[in-house]
Amino acid sequence: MLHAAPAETEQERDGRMQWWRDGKFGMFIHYGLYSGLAGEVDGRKYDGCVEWIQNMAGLDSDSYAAKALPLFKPQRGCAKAWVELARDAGCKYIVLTSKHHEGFALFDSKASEFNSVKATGADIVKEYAEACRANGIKTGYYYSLLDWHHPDYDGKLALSRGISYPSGNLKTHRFGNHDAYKAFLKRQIGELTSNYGAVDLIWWDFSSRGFQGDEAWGASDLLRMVRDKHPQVVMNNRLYDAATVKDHGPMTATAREKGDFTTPEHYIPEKGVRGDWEACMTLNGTWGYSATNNDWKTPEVLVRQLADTVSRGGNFLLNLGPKADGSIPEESVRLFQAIGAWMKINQEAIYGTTASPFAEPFPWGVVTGKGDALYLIMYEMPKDGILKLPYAMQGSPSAQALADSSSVPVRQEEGGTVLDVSKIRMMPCATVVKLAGKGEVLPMRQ
Ligand code: FHN
Repeated sequence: MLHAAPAETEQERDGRMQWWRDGKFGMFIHYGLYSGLAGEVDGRKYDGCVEWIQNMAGLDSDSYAAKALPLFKPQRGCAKAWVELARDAGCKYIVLTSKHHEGFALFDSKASEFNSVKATGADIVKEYAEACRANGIKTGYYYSLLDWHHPDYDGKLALSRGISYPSGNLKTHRFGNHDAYKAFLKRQIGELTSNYGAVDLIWWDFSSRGFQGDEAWGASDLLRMVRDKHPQVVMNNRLYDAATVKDHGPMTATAREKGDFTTPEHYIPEKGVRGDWEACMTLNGTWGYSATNNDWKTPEVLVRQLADTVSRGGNFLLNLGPKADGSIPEESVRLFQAIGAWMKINQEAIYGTTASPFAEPFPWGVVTGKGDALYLIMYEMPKDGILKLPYAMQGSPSAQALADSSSVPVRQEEGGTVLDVSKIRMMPCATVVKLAGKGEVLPMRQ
């Protein structure tokens, strides 16, 4: 099997990955024809991840397009608003669905006329890429390897190998040949990665154990082509099969030739994942916009998911699902702005940090590290306001609350370092104390 590991030294790889490892927090954006249907087709409402509504409703692609296209009305400036919300939330990169499984591209494509420019005149990717550059945010693209609309995509074969396919197409599709589809993939990805300037990140989606890599997608060729155009690009692991959700089994580190990072979805692995990894999460249980889903998480839950992820050594990619016109649901604005308010005060405990040096979690919260400092991210006040760390520190360590720079008494005891946090003001979502000084982790007492 051909593989395309980048020809780079460990040091060169570290240099290429550095912005991504330091950035920690990204925004995922799921926008497509499904955004107009918003979880409902022919009066029937669907739950769950409604960017899959074509599959849920079993629609063939022509019927799906006939229902969805009239509802899809992107307003000029919508992508700029998404990017500005990401900026204000403290996101250092964004991953936009340039094309999801429905096969509708948000960019000008000669490879397929099924795209937003042809349908509405709007080149969403162009506006998005310009806004990312204008705001100093790294530009990422999600690209669906599945394409339920393309006549050469062998949906029957994919279905037989564990990748769902809309039942309506099984009745109507005139299946072409999958080799032609792989040539199409290379051509369209070539358009996306040539015509819109810098590409910092590609988020491939998705493979199965039975349908992956070169056989399914011409993976080595795609990896090589994108890297030739953008040598510094960071790419995920989903050109190949990998556990992504909890019940897929344990997450393993991604082999170099299969991508740069592992992608747990809808959950944060308890012990993190070896190597580079990123947990992707929704705000309310669906990636694509749903008009009826109001299961919004709270700012506290989301800030703590971010902190949990980073303290375990991962990146956190949080989703935004714009409406049919590209506008942002007000609950999404509120949640991202709340995270931004927390990040404004506590960002040094997130950006550029490393995972907690402690093997076990603490009842009061989580820890991140940076140089000779630890960041104690408290979700609750420890018993009696005394926070104990199995951490032997040298010299005269100091501690202060990030929110108001108030000093926190810290002393050394035989079992490690003790902080009296009883007087600090507990903040909404999580309260951070910076503990500065060299230290060494002590074995946890049984
Ligand atoms: O099927 C997609 C799904 O719609 C969504 O895009 C997620 C985001 O990670 N990826 C796939 C499911 O793993």
